[in-house]
Amino acid sequence: MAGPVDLQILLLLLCVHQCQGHSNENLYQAKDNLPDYSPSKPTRYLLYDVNPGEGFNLRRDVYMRVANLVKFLNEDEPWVLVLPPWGRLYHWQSHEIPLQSKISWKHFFDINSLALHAPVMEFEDYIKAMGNKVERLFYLQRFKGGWTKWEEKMEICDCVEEPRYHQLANGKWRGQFFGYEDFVADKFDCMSTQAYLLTFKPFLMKNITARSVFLDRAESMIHGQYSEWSREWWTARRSMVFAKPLRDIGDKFRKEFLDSDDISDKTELEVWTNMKRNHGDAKGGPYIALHFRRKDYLYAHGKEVPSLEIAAKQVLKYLKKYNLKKLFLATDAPNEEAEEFMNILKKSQIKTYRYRPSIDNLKELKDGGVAIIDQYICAHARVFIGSYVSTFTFRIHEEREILGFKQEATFNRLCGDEEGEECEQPTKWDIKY
Ligand SMILES: Nc1nc2c(ncn2[C@@H]2O[C@H](COP(=O)(O)OP(=O)(O)O)[C@@H](O)[C@H]2O)c(=O)[nH]1
Ligand SMILES: [Mg+2]
Repeated sequence: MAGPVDLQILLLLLCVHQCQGHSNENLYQAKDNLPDYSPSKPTRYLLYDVNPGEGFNLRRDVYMRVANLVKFLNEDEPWVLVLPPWGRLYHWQSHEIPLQSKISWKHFFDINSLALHAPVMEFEDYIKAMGNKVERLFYLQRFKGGWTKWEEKMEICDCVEEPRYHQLANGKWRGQFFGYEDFVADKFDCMSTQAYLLTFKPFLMKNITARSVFLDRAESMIHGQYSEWSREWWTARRSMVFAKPLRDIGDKFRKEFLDSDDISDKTELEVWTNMKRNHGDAKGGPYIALHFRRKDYLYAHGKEVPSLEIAAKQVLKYLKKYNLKKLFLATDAPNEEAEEFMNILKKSQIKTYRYRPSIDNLKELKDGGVAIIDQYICAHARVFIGSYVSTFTFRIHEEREILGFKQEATFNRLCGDEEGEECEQPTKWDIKY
C-alpha cells in the first residue's frame, strides 16, 4: 500500500500528466510575477459568477472578495467590476413572480455606496460598452487529486469536471451567462487554483492581456487569514448598503407597526465611509426580531432547528428578559407553519409581526427584495435572535455591528430541542475599521 509520501508523489504526477499538452507558460508562479506599473493603461473589466447552487447571502460574501480584488487591482491599473445579474436562485420560489432572473444590483444595493469601495458597473451597461462578449473566461476548479499541502498555486489545466460551457462552430464559447443568450467568450480555459484572492492580481496583470476577464466559480477565491484580512473584509462589507427603496419600505413598516424610527432607535445611517459606531451606540426599536430558518434547514441542521413549541418558549424568555411585547418574525417557513408559530405566541399575549407584501409589491420587489426588507427590520430590533449557521442570519449580525449594537443584543440563536437552552451561541464577529 502506498504511504502518504508515495501518495503525494503519485498525486503530483497525476496532476502533471493531467496538465500535459499545455505549454509551460500556463504554469503561473505568484512569486515571480510582480506587476509593472503603467498609469496610462486602458480600463479593464472583471466579470464573475458563482456556483449555481449557492444562495443569496453566500453570494454577497463572494462579492466582497471580488470587490477587494478589484480594489487592489486599481492600485496599479484601472479595472471595473461587472456586477453579475441576480436570478434563478434555488430559494426564490414565489410562484406569483414568473421569472426571477436578470435582476440588476441596483434593485437590492445602493450602487453609489458600492462604488465608494471599488469601481463597479451593471452587466447591462458592460454589454452596452463592450458588446455581448468577454475575451477570456476561466472556470476555477480544484487541483485534480485534491489538496496535498497548502501552497499557493494556479494552473491552466484540463477541466476536472465537465464544465458548463461548450464551443460553438465559430470557435466562441457559450454558457449560462446569467440567461443572456447571445453572450459569448472568445477563449475558455479551466484553471486549477489554490490561492488567496491577492494572488489573482499579478496573474490578471502579468499573465493575461485581455481587456475583459470572466472568473466563474469565483467562490473558490479565498480572502486569506481573517486576522490579516478583517479590516478589508469589513470595509467591503460596509459598502454593501441596501437600496434606498427597500430601506424606505422597511422604515415605513417599523414606524407603522413597531414604534421604531432611526432617531429614537439611534440607528441613523450616514455615508458609510464616514460612519463609525461603538458597541452600544445603537438602541434599536422596542421589539425582538427573530430569523427563523426552516425549509431545507430542517433536514440540513435538524438537531439545531427547534420545534415551533420550543422556539416559542425561547422567544418568550427573551421578551421577558428585555421587557418587550412585540416580535418581528422573518422566516422562510411555509405560511401555515408561520401562522402556527404565531398562534402559539398569541396564547402568551405576544403580538407577532411579519412583513408580507401584496402580490403587486412582491412582483416588484422579488423574493430577494423581500428577504432584504426582512433583514433590514431584523437589523433594527432592540434584540436579535438568529438561526444556527445561516448566512441570512450572519448578514444581519454584520448589519447590527455596523449600526453599533451591543453584541449581546445581536449574537443570539435559537437552540435545537435536544441541545437545551444553554447551547453554544454564535461567534462574535467584531467590526473592524
Ligand atoms: N424573506 C425571507 N426569506 C428568507 C428568510 N430566510 C431564508 N429566506 C430565503 O431563503 C434563502 C436562504 O438562503 P441563503 O441566502 O443561502 O441563506 P442560508 O441558506 O440561511 O445560509 C434566502 O436567500 C431567502 O431567499 C427570511 O427570514 N425571510
Ligand atoms: Mg444557503
